[in-house]
Amino acid sequence: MTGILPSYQRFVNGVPVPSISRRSFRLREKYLIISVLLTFAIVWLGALFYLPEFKSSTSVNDSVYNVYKRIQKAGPELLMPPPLAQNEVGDFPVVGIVRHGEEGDDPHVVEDRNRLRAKIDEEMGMKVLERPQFDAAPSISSSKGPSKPPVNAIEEPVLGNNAANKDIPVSDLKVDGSLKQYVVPVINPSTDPDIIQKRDTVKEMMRHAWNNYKLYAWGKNELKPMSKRAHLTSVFGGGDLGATIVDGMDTLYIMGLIDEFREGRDWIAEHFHINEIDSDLSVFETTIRFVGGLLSCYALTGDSLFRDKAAEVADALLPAFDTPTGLPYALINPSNKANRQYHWAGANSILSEVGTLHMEFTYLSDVTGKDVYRQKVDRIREVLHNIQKPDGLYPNYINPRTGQWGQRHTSLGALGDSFYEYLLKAWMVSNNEDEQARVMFDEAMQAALDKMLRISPSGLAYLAEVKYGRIFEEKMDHLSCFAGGMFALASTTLQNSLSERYMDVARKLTHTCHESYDRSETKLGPEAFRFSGAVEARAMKSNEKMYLLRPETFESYFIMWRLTKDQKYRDWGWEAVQALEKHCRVEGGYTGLVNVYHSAPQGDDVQQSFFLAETLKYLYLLFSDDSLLHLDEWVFNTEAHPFPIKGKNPLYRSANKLIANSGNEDNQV
Ligand code: DMJ
Repeated sequence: MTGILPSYQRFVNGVPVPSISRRSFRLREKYLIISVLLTFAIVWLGALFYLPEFKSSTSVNDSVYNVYKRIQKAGPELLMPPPLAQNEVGDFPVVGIVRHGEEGDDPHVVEDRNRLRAKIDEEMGMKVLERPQFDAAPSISSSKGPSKPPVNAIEEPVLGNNAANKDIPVSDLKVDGSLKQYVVPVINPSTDPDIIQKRDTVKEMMRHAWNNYKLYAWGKNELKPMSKRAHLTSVFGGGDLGATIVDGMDTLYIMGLIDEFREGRDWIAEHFHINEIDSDLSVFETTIRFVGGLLSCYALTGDSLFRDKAAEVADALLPAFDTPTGLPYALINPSNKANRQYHWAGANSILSEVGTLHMEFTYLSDVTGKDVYRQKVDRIREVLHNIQKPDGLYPNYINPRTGQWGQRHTSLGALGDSFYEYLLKAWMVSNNEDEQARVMFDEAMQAALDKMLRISPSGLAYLAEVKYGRIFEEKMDHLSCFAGGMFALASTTLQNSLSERYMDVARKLTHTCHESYDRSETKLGPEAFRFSGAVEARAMKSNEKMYLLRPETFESYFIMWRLTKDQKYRDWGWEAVQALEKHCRVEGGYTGLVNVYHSAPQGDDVQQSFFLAETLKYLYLLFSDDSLLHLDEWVFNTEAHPFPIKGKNPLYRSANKLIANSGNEDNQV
């Protein structure tokens, strides 16, 4: 006992009594507590270092720094529980089984990552192949290939503005004058051979993508261009939904590829039956690609098949909106009508998903005369309009059962992006009548720019991610690169106190996105890029280095070209075309890349449907005359499907009657 002082004294009747008999016991206790604490600290630190985010760090110092930054930025999240898992929500009425790591993952990010998995170990060295001559392309079986022309009476749409079309007699525009069916869109009046050659190059790329899909994956959702077979684990699964056909149709039409357009139209007429699909479909993805694609085709051609199929798809999605708030669940199985949420979002729906249905559902109501679709999205709008926005920002997660926000994470990239885009575009496509949408857009952008717009040490503007009102990550997603175009449209369509700032931001963000392309070996941009110390506009983690054939940067080039006529946007677009040809083109189509910083990158073996719907469309339009889908008459949905502006564009094709009830044709008002 000598040398060991009592660590504290006990008092008996106010008199201090050294407690000899307790001394050794307390010491053991101390050792025990210290070892428990030590064990806990080791496990905790170990877990942090082994989180995937930290694994990719290049050194221990990086990891320590990242841990420090992460703790510093986590803020209130450290003290708050994550969103409830689905099975913890009590009476949460979602039906269905949560399958971790399958198609329930974030459609923008995780599913794309899954696409890479299968090919990640394959040989590098993808060859740049000569362009095959598809004039002699092998055709598919006659039952699936071109057949009779459509029987529906087609009006004679001309896509450009009236003034530009005057010089081109309609008879010259027809593919088959005797049938008077589909009309080839306005021929580009440009006489500049350089521009014509660039536009024709993009058109040939579309042929290559389409013909290979036709050859190896016809009727399936997407193509694996390296293995030359169907891609069965896409966002739409393995069912025969023909996502590439439906998504790519209007691009074919706009390019004047009318034979291919007819093939697609015939497949849709004979084989597209969404109610037979027995797997979970994303309400958002199905709306923007299928409803959007079909409605564009209806506007362009007047062929009622497209309108009716669009309504069939939307009807299959309607049960997902049966929630206490009207905010839809994320996923629905069209055959058994079961709904569920993404497992990673707990009970929540995603802002960019519930907020990116408005254009399609409103237009569908107008062309069918059925009000039910508009009612669904008007209800969503009211929830988002009335809810309190923390710091004026819209968090990415919202619970459709309670109408409350989930995590306070705000982004103009994945999970947030097109919600903002659709506020602006709902106003534009309504011919400025939907004023509520424009006010919500301007308010949201004011808060977003104040909190999220950052300038790097070398002067690059970027949109950082925010959590609980503070910068969370100095990172910008490729998905956010649509914002250049969005801000430019916002600037030119309404002169208000924000207009100048919008255009300034538009130029700067488009420049930054181009930098992210220019700073890679392939001249194609990464999935996400960071600003950290000396690193600017470059990906740092391996899963950020992919290029998935995404369109957002080219979308901004296209809008910026149309609105500013600054030659650099066409130059940047041409750089991209050359890079796509060099690195993404393979004999069997176009593939995404695993790492844009390799000079001979490995392919991911997926030809995304949005490559045909968006990437090639925006590049083609970049080298076309303004009269082709004039921005005064058309607004592009988030999947680049053009919608006519109400009251301005004669191709709007409103139904004459309004049917108030869902699908009840007898109840006409
Ligand atoms: C497209 O499906 C749409 O543009 C969507 O809004 C987000 N991302 C993909 C393409 O990257």
